[in-house]
Amino acid sequence: MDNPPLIVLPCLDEADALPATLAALPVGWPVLVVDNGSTDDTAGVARAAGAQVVREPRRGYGAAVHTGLMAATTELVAVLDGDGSLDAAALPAMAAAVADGRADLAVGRRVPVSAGVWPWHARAGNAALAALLRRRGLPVHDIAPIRVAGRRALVELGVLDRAFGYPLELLLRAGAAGWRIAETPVAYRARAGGRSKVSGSVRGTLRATRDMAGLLR
Ligand SMILES: Nc1nc2c(ncn2[C@@H]2O[C@H](COP(=O)(O)OP(=O)(O)OP(=O)(O)O)[C@@H](O)[C@H]2O)c(=O)[nH]1
Ligand SMILES: [Mg+2]
Repeated sequence: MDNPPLIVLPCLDEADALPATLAALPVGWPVLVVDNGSTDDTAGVARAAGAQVVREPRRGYGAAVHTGLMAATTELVAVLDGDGSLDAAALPAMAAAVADGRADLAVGRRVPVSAGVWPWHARAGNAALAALLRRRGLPVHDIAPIRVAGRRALVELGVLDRAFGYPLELLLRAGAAGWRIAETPVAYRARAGGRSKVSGSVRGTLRATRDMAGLLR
């Protein structure tokens, strides 16, 4: 597409997963890896594959995404994980929905490619949060793990969370601002490499769910 979105990849120690993640992105789209204080060679691997890299030493998914958004100069911005778990083939249709004015925010809904890629505790916590969002009128079945929107609009939305509450706060603010949200299925597979940090453990899931539940009080 003309004027493709900048793809922002928040990355904490994703050196093992990045080659596959980057290879699966739409060809010709600009890519920005936000290195969130990695102790592995995330930045070197990203640069070697042709991605631009910025560093954000303050830990947290939201801190990394925010830094990527601030560095962006494109009309549209796409955000997804740097672990290769989300199918980037969904991005062109998502970006087109926003570029054509059919949606203000295009989000993906994870569809696991096989049992086991999405542990029961993570899936249950996610389903509960999505149900709360639908009660508030948001047409979603996931918490926007992959998304595309206008850069300026995202900046003006002013999401404050710098941890794992970021996507949920974004959805809440978008809903309150009357944004039209389009959700599409996105294949969800095991991370391409490296170690699971959140959903791979009950402890990680509880931490993420706590970050998010605070926003819904
Ligand atoms: N856990 C964690 N991830 C971060 C942080 N900053 C950026 N990230 C990136 O945010 C994305 C989502 O994190 P993941 O660890 O994949 O979270 P998840 O998908 O719930 O869990 P697993 O894939 O099972 O580890 C990945 O690309 C991470 O590298 C951070 O401070 N903590
Ligand atoms: Mg992951």
